[in-house]
Amino acid sequence: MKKLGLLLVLSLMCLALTISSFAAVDSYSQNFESYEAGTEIKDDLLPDWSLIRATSTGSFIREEGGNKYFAIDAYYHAEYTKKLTEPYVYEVDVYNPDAKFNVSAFFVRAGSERFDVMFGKSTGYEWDGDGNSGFPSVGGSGLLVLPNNGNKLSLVVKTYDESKEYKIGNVRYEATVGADFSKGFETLKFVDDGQTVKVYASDELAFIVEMSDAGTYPVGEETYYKKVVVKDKNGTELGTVNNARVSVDSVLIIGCRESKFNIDNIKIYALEEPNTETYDAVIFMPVIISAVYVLAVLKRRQVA
Ligand SMILES: [Ca+2]
Repeated sequence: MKKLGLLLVLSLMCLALTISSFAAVDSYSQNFESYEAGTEIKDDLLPDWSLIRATSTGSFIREEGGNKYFAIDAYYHAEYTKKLTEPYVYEVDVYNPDAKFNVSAFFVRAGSERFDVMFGKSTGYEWDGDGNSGFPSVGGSGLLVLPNNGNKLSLVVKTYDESKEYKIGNVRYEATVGADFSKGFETLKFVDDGQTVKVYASDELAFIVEMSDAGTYPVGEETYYKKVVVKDKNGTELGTVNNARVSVDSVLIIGCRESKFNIDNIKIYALEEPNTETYDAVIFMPVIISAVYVLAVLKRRQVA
């Protein structure tokens, strides 16, 4: 019976650990319906997000067809204040009618540290000084997804690059998706299990990003995944980056540079959702093991 007691205690500990591991990422959602239309979103008006702006042009809550959303304009950096260290899902609805030359950047796995660039620090709106990448890019670290051109989705991997003036480089990949972000709101979704980030455009897989080889660089103090393999939705490799600056702890940033786009329905939650079959099975596993053990003991006694 001593063994049975020990097993029960271990089972309870296992159960407690299981429950606590599911509470690692706080659920967050924002649909902007509680705001008055016309409210300018600045300072501390978006709880859980740290806002930096570099322009007097305002970014406002707008209302259309009974739905309120956030219209971001000009130079804007919104950073989720809770660093994500456990598997998570991040969703945001994006409507970006301005096509072509602009930067509407949705960062995951940015680091917390900012690097010096030409006009200041490497925020979500500041040009990174990389003049040779053939496109304007912002920020200093992370994976950026840019729904800037209708149904063309860009994924940019920030790199540590000695050849660049500010040691920041960019490698860009493209995907064509069914959703058209220039026609109306479509959902951009990131499913990040800690090793792989999957990027979806309204539930259609667009990119698979595998991360490994964590380490530091001569500039900065944070730990970054240096190796990043980018694949398309079919799993075909598009390229490998060996000098990636993709943070081990994920900071989410919404960056806007010389652009104008709309967002709605931001959701952040733990990757393993409660009340799924997997969750139930894991939760009840210690109970099942205990029951099997008790039955085995009883059966052995009957035999004896
Ligand atoms: Ca809304």
